[in-house]
Amino acid sequence: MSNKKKRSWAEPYKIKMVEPVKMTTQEERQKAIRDAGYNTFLLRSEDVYIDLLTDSGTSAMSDRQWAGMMLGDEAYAGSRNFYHLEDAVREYYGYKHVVPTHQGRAAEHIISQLMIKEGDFIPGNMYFTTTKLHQELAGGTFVDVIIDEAHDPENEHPFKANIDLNKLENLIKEKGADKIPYVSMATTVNMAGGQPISLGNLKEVRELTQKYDIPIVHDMTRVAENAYFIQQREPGYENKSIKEIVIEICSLTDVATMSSKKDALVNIGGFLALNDDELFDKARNMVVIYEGLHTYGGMAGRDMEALSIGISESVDYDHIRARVGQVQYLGEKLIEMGVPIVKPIGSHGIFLNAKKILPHLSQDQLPAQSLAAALYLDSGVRAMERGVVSAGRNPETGEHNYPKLELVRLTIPRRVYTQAHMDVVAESVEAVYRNANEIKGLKFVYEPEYLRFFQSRFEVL
Ligand code: P61
Repeated sequence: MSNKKKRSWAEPYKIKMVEPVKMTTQEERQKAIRDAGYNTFLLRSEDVYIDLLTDSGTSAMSDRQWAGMMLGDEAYAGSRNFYHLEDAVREYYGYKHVVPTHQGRAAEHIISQLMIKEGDFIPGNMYFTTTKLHQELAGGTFVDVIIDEAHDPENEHPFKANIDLNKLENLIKEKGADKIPYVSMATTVNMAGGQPISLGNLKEVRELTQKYDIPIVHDMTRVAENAYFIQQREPGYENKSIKEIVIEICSLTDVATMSSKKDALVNIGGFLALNDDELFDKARNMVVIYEGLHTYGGMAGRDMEALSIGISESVDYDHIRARVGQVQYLGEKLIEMGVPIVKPIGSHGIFLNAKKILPHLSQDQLPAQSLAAALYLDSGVRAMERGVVSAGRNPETGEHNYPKLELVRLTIPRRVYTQAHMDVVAESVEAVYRNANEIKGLKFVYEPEYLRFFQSRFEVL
């Protein structure tokens, strides 16, 4: 056994500019959360102390990215920055074509409309809210084919985003390959707790789908984080770089949708990437209807420049180790405190197991929504519901979907908060957990038709 002392790691950057955050009183928070209808999406960010609502568009850009913003070529057509983006997508992801969009869901919209026909089925490794909605709006039905372990918060499977090959093949045989326009495969799976898929599994999925001539559409929003877990956990990949692993993942897929607001370290942007020339022509034509010309698609030239640089920074080992390391730090603290969270700890956030923390509330009493509101009230930490409210209703029956996972997500923006912030968050979660039996449930008082979790309002039961 080595008697070497374990050494600490630290963030591979220093802080050059700061943004003050506001501290609030308990009374102010009480009023703010009531005014927000107990929905953390409806709080004003000014009333939030530590904002863990999302890691989407909330990252801190580097000095190189800010310098890139000054090199924006804001030409309507053929901006220099678009060609830099195209080069970055080819170099770091290996896809042949890129269609820029304003963010991820716009790419999902285009690909769903182009590939899905009425009555189709789209298998995927767990649903994501916007992805599934666009599949439904195009006439398709999403079918979850993730391994069962993904639905169990306690199960420590290292690759909980893996696809169950039996579930997938059974669906293909039952519905017929012509009813399955593609397999929807995400790296990492957000709703399962930021869990990765293994390259071993992806290769098997590729083999199976090639047998039936079914393409794979890759939601690559957090592909670098997934690659880091592969490097750390999958035998044979320990000596490969994050860049090499990312390229290998992408090479096993045909199309990719990207929300660059996560992995790629920008505040806005996305794209659709693909290899097929004919499909590219169609996508490039469609983007001009909904987004903008095919050489900007909803982004300013400066945004495309910051994105090209962000893509290169996202696969840097020191960056990704510190990013995932900070999430692990918070998760390990909470595990030590005995707080039930989804295991293994994921890459972009900690997911509190609200079903277990609030056993006195039924799923109809919206435990995760109630827990997120209680956490805000305690300390001004803003989190997000990822349970029955997020799962929405079955479009045919109109009934709530009841997901097995009823979670509150504490999402960590990249390069934004310090270890001290993580300590404050952990202490607040612990305090709320200790008094959880006092938390009351909530009921809907307003519910919009689409993606209801963003705008619904609630009252205390
Ligand atoms: C998030 F509450 N994610 O995690 P867009 N795929 C994946 C995502 O994580 C994702 C998109 C596609 C967000 C923002 C958000 O239910 C919600 O750029 C794996 O946001 O359009 C976005 O990319 C869509 C929050 C989205 C939500 C939907 O916080």
